[in-house]
Amino acid sequence: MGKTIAQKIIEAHLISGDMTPGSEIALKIDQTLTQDATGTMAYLEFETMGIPRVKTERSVAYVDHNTLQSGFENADDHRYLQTVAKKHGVWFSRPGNGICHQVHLERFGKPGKTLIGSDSHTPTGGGIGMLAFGAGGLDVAVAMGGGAYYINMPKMFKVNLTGTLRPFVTAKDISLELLRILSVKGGVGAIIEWGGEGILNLSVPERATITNMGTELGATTSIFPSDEVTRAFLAAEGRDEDFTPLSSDPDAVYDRVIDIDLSALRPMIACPHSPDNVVPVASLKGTKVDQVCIGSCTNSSLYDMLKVAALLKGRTISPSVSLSISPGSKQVLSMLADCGALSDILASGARVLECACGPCIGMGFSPNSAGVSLRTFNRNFEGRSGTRDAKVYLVSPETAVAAALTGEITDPMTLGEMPKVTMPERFKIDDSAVLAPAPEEEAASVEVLRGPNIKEFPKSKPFTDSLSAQLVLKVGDNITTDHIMPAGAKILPYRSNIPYLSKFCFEVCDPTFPSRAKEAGNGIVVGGSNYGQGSSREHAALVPMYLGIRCVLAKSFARIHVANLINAGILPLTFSNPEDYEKLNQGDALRLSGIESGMAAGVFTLVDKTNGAEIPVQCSLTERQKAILMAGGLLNYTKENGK
Ligand code: MIC
Ligand code: SF4
Repeated sequence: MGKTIAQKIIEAHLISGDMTPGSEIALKIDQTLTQDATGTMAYLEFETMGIPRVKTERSVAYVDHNTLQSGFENADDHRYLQTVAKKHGVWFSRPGNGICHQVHLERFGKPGKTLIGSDSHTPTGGGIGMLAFGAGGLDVAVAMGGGAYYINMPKMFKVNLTGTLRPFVTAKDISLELLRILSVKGGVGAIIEWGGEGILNLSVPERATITNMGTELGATTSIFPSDEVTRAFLAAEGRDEDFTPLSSDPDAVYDRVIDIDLSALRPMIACPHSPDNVVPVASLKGTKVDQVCIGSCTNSSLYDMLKVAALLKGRTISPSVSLSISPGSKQVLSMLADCGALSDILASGARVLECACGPCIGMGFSPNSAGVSLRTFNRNFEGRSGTRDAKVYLVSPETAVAAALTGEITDPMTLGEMPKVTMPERFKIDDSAVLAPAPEEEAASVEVLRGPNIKEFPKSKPFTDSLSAQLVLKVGDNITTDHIMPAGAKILPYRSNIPYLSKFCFEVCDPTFPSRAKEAGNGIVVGGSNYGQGSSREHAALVPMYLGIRCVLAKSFARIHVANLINAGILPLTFSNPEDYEKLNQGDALRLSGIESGMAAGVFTLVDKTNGAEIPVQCSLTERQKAILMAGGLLNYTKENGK
């Protein structure tokens, strides 16, 4: 039987396990990346493991999230990251050098390699034919130390593209169309391979827009073949030697095949507050817009920015719109400057922000009260922009410019002719903002600088055989990690200070949660389906653990979050009968007994002592995951097992 691209890469990196969908496999990881908001915790965990030097082929630490230095905290964290990277063999991409996924694609990504990153959009690397996964910081720390990365063997989906995109219809619209078809749960448990003749006209950055947005489908990852388009991109980056061709076998078997005709596609828009709330742009024509933001790891490549500049050239934005533009990397920004496109952008009235995540994670540029913001980003979760009642829509750069010019939602196809954009043959290569690690023989003398913002790592409690706990919070479906542990300019600088962060846990759902959880001592959270979708932030597990949450019972979980719960020593349970969700009420006293035997059998009975209900619940864990939980989390387990 033929193999898919992902199956070939998995086979070449398989350490243990068999490749039957659903069963746990261990993979060798070639490259890792971290960003600063999750990276501080990941390196603190790495240091605890006591391994002097990373064992990967390439590990890179980026600073792109916490670049707003409104106090000492972020600057201290940057110094910590720079010095810890230097000491342990990690390359350091300085603040200002760009967004991790964009820079990694430009300078480090290699077809056929495995990559894990402490950021859920690490699958961006699939645009260059990498098998790239988002993971919790602790999983990345373990991989840096040479340990395997564990996932359940995914199913294989294929999206076949036929036809050609019309002017003003873009890679982003393809992603939004797939979200409309599949929803934010549609990719769960699957790797999505993109193919068909329609991909031949998509450049690597356009492919990366698509694999980036695969995260919003809940997919394990997404991947494109490595072909002549990939070769040309690597050549333009001066990295011809990093090219390897990669394709699936003609008789490869897929669990699901979806066909999209590019010629029939129109500009699409995701409405508040979910990336799958997708309709054609034309259907919202005339909606007044207050703010437009162009950038983020989804749409900040040179090609995106050149199109934006060409559309803005000689025009002025609407006086009622505030437009921000954040180029994805120093390479992109400096090429825009060299060719004059930056002047066209500035002349239009846009505000140019630094090459970083910025508004995407609420790091500045929050919309006005109840403002309508059109963004070329990948997430529009409630409150994420920093303005609680803002309405955020997700669009392509072309649709963003159309709204910035007219002041209302406008189908870009009505703008007239799409100006021709020519891409340079070679990109401008300047790696001066990437610092090499110290040579091994000098590493011991490198001092790691820690600021007062770094607080002790919280300790989880190992399980005993029974657990009495209060149901401290009951929430509904599709709870995101932005609900559990919000980000934004006010909170994000405290990612290495769990006690401080804990004050904001579940703030969007119920601001009384932190004090009630602490008071309860032992707590259980009950959720609906797809609990924990979105970001890879392990803080969404570490902070509840710090507040005494011992178990989360949900209808279903998102992949990275459930791994983070286990790593933090929190027991993830699912309902055997989803309708039992209705029997549980916030405040109820719950009891779980026979934990060890329940874990072994994979089933327990949860007793609601308040109303007498007996609820069958499941935990389908591997032997390794059970051992991690019984040890009180992955850090304890790794220390005990020496790996
Ligand atoms: C995000 O887009 O939500 C983030 C911020 O990049 C996160 C990581 C984080 O919370 O630091 C992600 O996607 O994993
Ligand atoms: Fe940064 Fe936004 Fe991308 Fe997350 S989604 S890595 S915050 S640009």
